[in-house]
Amino acid sequence: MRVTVLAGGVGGARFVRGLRAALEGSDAEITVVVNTGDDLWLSGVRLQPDIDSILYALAGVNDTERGWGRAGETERVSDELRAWDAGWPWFTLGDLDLGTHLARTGWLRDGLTYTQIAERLGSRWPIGVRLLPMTDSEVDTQVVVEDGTRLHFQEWWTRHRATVLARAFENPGIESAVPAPGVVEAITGADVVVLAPSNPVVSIGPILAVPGVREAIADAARVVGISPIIGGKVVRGMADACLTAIGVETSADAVARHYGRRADGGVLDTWLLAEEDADLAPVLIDEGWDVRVRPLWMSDVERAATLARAAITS
Ligand code: GDP
Ligand code: FO1
Ligand code: CA
Repeated sequence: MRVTVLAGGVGGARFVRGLRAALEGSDAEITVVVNTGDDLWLSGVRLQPDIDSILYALAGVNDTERGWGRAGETERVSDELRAWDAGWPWFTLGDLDLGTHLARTGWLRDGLTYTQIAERLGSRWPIGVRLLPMTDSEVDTQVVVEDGTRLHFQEWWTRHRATVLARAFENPGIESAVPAPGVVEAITGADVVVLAPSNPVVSIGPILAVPGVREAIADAARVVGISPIIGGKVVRGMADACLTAIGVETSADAVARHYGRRADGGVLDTWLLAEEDADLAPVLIDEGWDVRVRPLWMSDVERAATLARAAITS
């Protein structure tokens, strides 16, 4: 069986860990197409937060409490950067994490593509999945805020904690970007494509905005999406601020309609809804949706594996 997952960082990582557990011992192939809109240059190094979140989680070296970066991290270099007034004082580059960024930036200087770099990063640990960036182009997400200024997504998210009212999310240059090698084939060749319960706007949104990805999804065998909203709330993070900015209500049915049914030119065949949102199912079914009500909490690997099984067999 071939499964391709479109994913952002932490929500994506939790799901993929469950999927890997669900398929353990089989000859299934898992490909994860990862959002690179969160990427940035800082103090001369290239960061790829969503790629790294998935990599670290699958390798079991992630900081589970903080939700980003490496476990057992120290911040000696970051303290020095602050003393130099270099970088962003509100953004921490952990020492172990910096090792990843230095390796990546060195490989970029050597002429490797982001796809080749993801393959190298993924070969250090037996992560059991193929990691693909959505594109090899740098198309960082920018946030247009109320007064019209533009901020890098990380400044809006990390410095302002998404409290500055956003008007739009843009990925300059994405119109001329192409999917990374293997992305289209992974989508069209999969038995099932899963939209992870990731941030619909700034994690899944940029992947779908890469020209060619929606067309590949139109040709996919089957596409299943999982709601990142449970009981009308985001499970963690500030995805509600992103949804509000684009005029989508923070509810599992509104997110489903935002993605749309493939039959109507959208991207989904089936939508997995939380038990807490079961009351939304009848209206969606009336509208022609194939909706399944399932436990959507991924609080441990076992629950995430159960969810993954539900996604790939539905
Ligand atoms: P980020 O890039 O680190 O922000 O992570 P993602 O975009 O991959 O995922 C963020 C989303 O994951 C949030 O909007 C959460 O609502 C969702 N999420 C986190 N944990 C769970 C969970 O246990 N179940 C579900 N259904 N969604 C979750
Ligand atoms: N999030 C924070 O809240 N504060 C930080 O200082 C921070 C540093 C950081 C460094 C590397 C990295 O890969 C991620 C980092 N994050 C940090 C998380 C990140 O900003 C966001 O949560 C994601 O990009 C949203 O998916
Ligand atoms: Ca992200």
